[in-house]
Amino acid sequence: MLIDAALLADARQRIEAARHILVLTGAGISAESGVPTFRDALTGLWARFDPEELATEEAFRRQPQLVWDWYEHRRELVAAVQPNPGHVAVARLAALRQVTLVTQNVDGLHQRAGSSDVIELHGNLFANKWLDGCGRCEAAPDDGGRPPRCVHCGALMRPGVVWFGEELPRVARYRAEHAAEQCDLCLVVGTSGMVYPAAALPGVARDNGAGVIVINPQPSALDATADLVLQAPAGQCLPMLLPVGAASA
Ligand code: BV8
Repeated sequence: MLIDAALLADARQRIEAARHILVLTGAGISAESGVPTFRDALTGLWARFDPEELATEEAFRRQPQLVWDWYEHRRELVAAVQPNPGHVAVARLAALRQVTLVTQNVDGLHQRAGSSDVIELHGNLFANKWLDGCGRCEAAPDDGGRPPRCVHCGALMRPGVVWFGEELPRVARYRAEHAAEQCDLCLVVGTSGMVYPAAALPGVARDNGAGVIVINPQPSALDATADLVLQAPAGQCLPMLLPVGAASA
């Protein structure tokens, strides 16, 4: 995909001049790794479900095995893919500028690309926790249950992600909002901007005087907040935004 040279130059200049960059990513940054984005995560077998239906505590209580299997399917898919040049470019940028990386993704690919201190607003696919646990929950080592159950109280193990209707992790949310207030540039990569409160962050950055750059091959709800919209895939575009020499270092 051809990217407008003038827009690229403008974005590069803004990154060069930035003191503190907030990078907010969504499912689109993992698309080039082969991870379906959230709204098309339900391909094939899962096509008949609405993700906003499955990603809820209510759905899990109603059909624990179905929801558990959906997350197991996504874990297997993510475990089998690699970070792409977009994830790597974000990690490299953090070596050149003060970067606060906030992701809505639960796939852990930023960490695997070398980013440290990833603020995961919506939790992580590979973490589990207990639903209504007894406080000392443990699953039998050979518990092949789907989902596993606590041997003491029978509580169900659940994915360690934030479901719709659940509060975001307090510290993660505070750190993300503080970075939005403090940054002087906000890079918004691969998100439809539909899910709150994450989608409010670029507006907070803008209200506090930061520039906003959106990178997305499609129009998004955050384009109106942006000073600059680069309609391009993240894996292709992000490496081109790094200060010369950094992309290959
Ligand atoms: C909460 C984990 C409050 C699970 C997810 C206002 C304020 C507060 C809340 C709300 C509000 N309005 C509505 C709400 C409720 C709700 C919400 O936002 N609903 C939406 C649908 C309207 N929010 C919540 O429930 C949040 N909780 O606020 O609690 C509260 C208060 C009191 C008491 C209790 C609670 C919790 C939201 C978290 C939900 N969990 N994930 C799981 O993954 O299974 S969100 C889920 O969707 C994903 O994590 C993802 O982050 C998120 C958003 O999707 P995107 O990342 O944007 O992905 P999407 O597919 O939409 O778009 C991908 C984009 O990539 C596209 O634009 C595409 O063009 C682009 N793309 C494609 N290829 C590329 C690309 N871009 C670049 N390069 C490419 N190659």
